[in-house]
Amino acid sequence: KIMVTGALGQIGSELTGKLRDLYGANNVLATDVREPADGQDGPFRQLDVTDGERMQEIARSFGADTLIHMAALLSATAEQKPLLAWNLNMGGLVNALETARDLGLQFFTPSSIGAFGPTTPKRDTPQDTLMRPTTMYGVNKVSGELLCDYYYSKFGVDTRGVRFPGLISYVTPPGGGTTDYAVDIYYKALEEGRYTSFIAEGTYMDMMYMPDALQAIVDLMEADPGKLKHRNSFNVTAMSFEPSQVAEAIQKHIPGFKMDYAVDPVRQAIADSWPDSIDATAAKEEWGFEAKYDLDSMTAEMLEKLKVKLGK
Ligand code: VAH
Repeated sequence: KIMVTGALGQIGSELTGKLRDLYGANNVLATDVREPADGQDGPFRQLDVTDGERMQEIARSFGADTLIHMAALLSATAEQKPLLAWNLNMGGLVNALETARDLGLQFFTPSSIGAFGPTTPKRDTPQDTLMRPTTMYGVNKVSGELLCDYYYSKFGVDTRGVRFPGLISYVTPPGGGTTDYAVDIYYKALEEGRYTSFIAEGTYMDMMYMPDALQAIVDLMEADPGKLKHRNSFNVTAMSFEPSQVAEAIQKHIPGFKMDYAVDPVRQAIADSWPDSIDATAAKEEWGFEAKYDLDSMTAEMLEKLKVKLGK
């Protein structure tokens, strides 16, 4: 029985649906600080992850055996409100790890390519390398990785995690991320036929289509623990692109689509501190990670699904 925090977030909302399809709706408890706007197709409890006692009470009364901790502030928001980000991202994580330790739960929380910094090798970034991020979000993610490994080695908690690249989906728009331009562009392409990117042309970042990200979580959590040489957290990626390449992919479907740039210095500085493309060999070797979507297949599906969603 799985408890999810941040279940109404960009990843959490789709992850909860996938887990309910796989394991049964009543075996997946969604929690979030906000109340769901529309009906939930399974159990829901309101939870602010900075309230450790309530988290533990909810996990215990649900009879959870697995905790998937998704609640966090993303990179751009964290850079605007660094102390709030530290308190929520790290306070929430400690509460989640303590809950997992006390109740003997299997544990997942994501890290990010944001855990790397400007002194990290930018191309084919290794699984094990120098990590000195210069953003609060990155500090949270590196600290989180170390804390999750600590709970594994010190208390035997079965913690597992992946470093997600930018995630792209048509279901729940992201909030406060640096890679969000790669989601916004699809919406604007259909709504306005044009997009003004806040990330500069030529800025490469790793990206992945949401279905591949959700499958990666399931595959890692179901992996044979004896095969895992790493725990927190595995590099995973599907593609690396810069804004003009997304525009080209969209123009294959919408020939008149126009792109221009109005760079946001805050998010550009964050993006510039991150790798261009990371190496996911360890995830492939230790638990069979694979991404099915590339830029063209993702673009085709994003536009097709958004046309329906936007009534275009
Ligand atoms: C962000 N989408 O932009 C998240 C993610 C790698 C990017 O961490 O903050």
